[in-house]
Amino acid sequence: MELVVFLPTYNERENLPLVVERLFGLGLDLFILVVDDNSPDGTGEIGDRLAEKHADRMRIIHREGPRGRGLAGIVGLREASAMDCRFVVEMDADASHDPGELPRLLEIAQDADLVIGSRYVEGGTAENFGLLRTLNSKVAKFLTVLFLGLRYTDPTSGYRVYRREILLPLPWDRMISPGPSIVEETLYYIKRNGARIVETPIAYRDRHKGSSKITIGIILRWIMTLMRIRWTAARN
Ligand SMILES: Nc1nc2c(ncn2[C@@H]2O[C@H](COP(=O)(O)OP(=O)(O)OP(=O)(O)O)[C@@H](O)[C@H]2O)c(=O)[nH]1
Ligand SMILES: [Mg+2]
Repeated sequence: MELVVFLPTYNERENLPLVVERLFGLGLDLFILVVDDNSPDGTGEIGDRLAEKHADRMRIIHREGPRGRGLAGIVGLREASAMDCRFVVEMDADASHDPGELPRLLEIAQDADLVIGSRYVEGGTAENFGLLRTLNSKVAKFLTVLFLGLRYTDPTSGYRVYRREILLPLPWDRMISPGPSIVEETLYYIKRNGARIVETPIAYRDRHKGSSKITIGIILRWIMTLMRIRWTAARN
């Protein structure tokens, strides 16, 4: 198939069916891989039902043990890149990333190894980003440049199209991000490997239903991890 779309989920029971149906509605040759961290709200069971309905075109992995966007991301990208496809897509399952933008991202991916959907490149937007979220996002970007030298307009964006081959050499067993810094960690290695990386504008919407998984604890751990990525990578 052409694409494997990886969706990380934690408590997205109302959003997952919407995103899955919108993705299948695009009429692309795609497979959906969901990695759920045993969500207490029953997202896993809803995912099972969707996978039954879309047999052969969708699979859900149920992770046990400690949860984390990064832990799920490592499993998801690794599994997806082991499948027979040309591109691996990563996007949030809360409808913040519009599946409708995927065909355009894919077109750009024809001449790139990684396409990043950016909220901050000319033409990109972020709905409902109040002072706190804007500040959070700006600080995240600043620290990413400071610690990792990743000078992109939106290095923390989780809407991406990867050419499958660029994921294969990544040192998944030695990656250190349990949480959201996984997006910076993968970007760091991919850039180091000399990939062609392109940013393109996206319209980031507020999550459809439910609440953000980002807590103060996750932010603090995120900063600590970010500081260690370059150091760890030097030995990888
Ligand atoms: N499997 C798994 N997925 C997660 C975990 N934490 C977050 N996610 C998923 O990762 C995606 C992004 O998480 P969000 O909580 O929306 O974080 P965000 O988009 O940075 O923050 P908001 O803008 O506030 O929504 C969503 O699809 C979440 O369900 C986790 O611990 N495990
Ligand atoms: Mg979100």
